[in-house]
Amino acid sequence: MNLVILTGAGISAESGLATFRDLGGLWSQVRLEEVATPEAFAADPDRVQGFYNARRAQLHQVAPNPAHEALARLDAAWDRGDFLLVTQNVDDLHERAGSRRLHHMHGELRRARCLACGADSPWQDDIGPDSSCPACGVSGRLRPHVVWFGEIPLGMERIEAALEVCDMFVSIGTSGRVWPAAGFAAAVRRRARTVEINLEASDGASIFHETRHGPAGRLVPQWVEEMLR
Ligand code: BV8
Repeated sequence: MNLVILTGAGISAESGLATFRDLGGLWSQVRLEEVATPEAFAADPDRVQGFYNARRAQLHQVAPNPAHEALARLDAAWDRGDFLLVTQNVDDLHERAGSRRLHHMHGELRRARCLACGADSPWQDDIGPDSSCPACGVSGRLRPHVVWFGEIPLGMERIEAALEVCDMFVSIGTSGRVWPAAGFAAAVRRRARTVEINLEASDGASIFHETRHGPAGRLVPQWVEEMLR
């Protein structure tokens, strides 16, 4: 059985990372148009760098939770077909939990992309106006390696190929409001079993064959336990 799992900000909530649209979420503190678009970066690069520098710095204070750890166990043990974990998240909690067959469709906080040479490289600290690219050495041309609104998500061919053959699609901790990720369940539901695991019904809940509502830290380990029985 070929598995595709999609995660969103909700899976990292119990690790202490703010989601976007819950009460007190990131988009209640700052408008996405001001910090998460190419236009925002062109208009005020320092503001945008500051928004991502703060979120990157926060990664030093958080750790994977039981939901991340359960998905890493599933990744390591799943040999009954293909397995791909697609995350919308830019945190590194899935990697730190041990996930291997993982794809960040919206990029990663801990990588910087060079506007001079196009390379993206690991990056742990603040990106500033004089930060230099590890690949080409040019300074002052680095941006977060994150997909902003209006930009094309990374690795769509890889995602589409996995969705094409998947038998089960499980969506965890996402409100189903951001495209194209929000369209994955509808795209596969005629030929794959679709499951939503989320704190509450997402916008697309009615599309799923099965929904389980509650905290990911409790429901994901339970679901993984069932899958590995
Ligand atoms: C694109 C990185 C073209 C940055 C992010 C129709 C079709 C195509 C595009 C569009 C369209 N309509 C509009 C668009 C444009 C746009 C879009 O979707 N806009 C929205 C606002 C309407 N999309 C784009 O621009 C995308 N690009 O479309 O290019 C294209 C398309 C296809 C093929 C080729 C080209 C690019 C979007 C990427 C933007 N970048 N992230 C950053 O992180 O700063 S999006 C960002 O917000 C996240 O990555 C994530 O994707 C999204 C937030 O969503 P969630 O993860 O779901 O988080 P949210 O807070 O919303 O929900 C949390 C959920 O968790 C809740 O349901 C809650 O109940 C639950 N929860 C909370 N606690 C828990 C929990 N669940 C379990 N346990 C808990 N403890």
